[in-house]
Amino acid sequence: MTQLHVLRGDITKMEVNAIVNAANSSLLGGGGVDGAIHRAGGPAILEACRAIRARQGGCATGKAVITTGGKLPAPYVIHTVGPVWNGGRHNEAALLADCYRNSLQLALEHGLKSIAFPNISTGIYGYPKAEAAEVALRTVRDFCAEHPEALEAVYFVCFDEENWRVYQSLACITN
Ligand code: AR6
Repeated sequence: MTQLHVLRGDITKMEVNAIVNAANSSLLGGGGVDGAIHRAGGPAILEACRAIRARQGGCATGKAVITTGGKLPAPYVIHTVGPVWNGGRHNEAALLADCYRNSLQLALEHGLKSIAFPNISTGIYGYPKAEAAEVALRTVRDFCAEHPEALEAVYFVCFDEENWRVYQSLACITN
């Protein structure tokens, strides 16, 4: 059984096997959590991202790739590209679910036991926070039910006040 945890803080400080980055398809870094992860992890992460770009030309929305965590406490970073919110009728929910599922699948394939997610797409990409949290919680729960031996712990790390409130209320209701 996988334990799901909701907490508030900075994902770059998490001592887990992998933290997830809300990246963009260039994999070359950006603002928000992406900027924080590259700053804290150092140049080894960007170097690994460049190698992936050279091989496969970036990362499509909904897909995920894995790199070293560089100087981070977490040995791995899983980079996934969330959808840009565009009103909700452009496949945003399915693409956001893909981000969580494909990240968990990569963790499983690498034998990882703990993973921490930020609130993907809910910053610069503008996804409404309550809707995004529902997708995140449902997708992670479903994946863990299908793969009960895969992961020991999944953390939802909320950075901003609004996400923290949303996750606390949703986690209570649906636990
Ligand atoms: N730890 C945890 N969560 C954080 C941190 C942190 N240190 N910093 C911010 N957040 P965003 P997106 C939260 O904008 O919406 C980048 O430029 C933040 O409160 O980082 O998926 C990429 O390169 C929010 O809830 O990612 C892309 O171009 C959440 O992280 C684009 O932004 C996601 O906000 C991706 O946009």
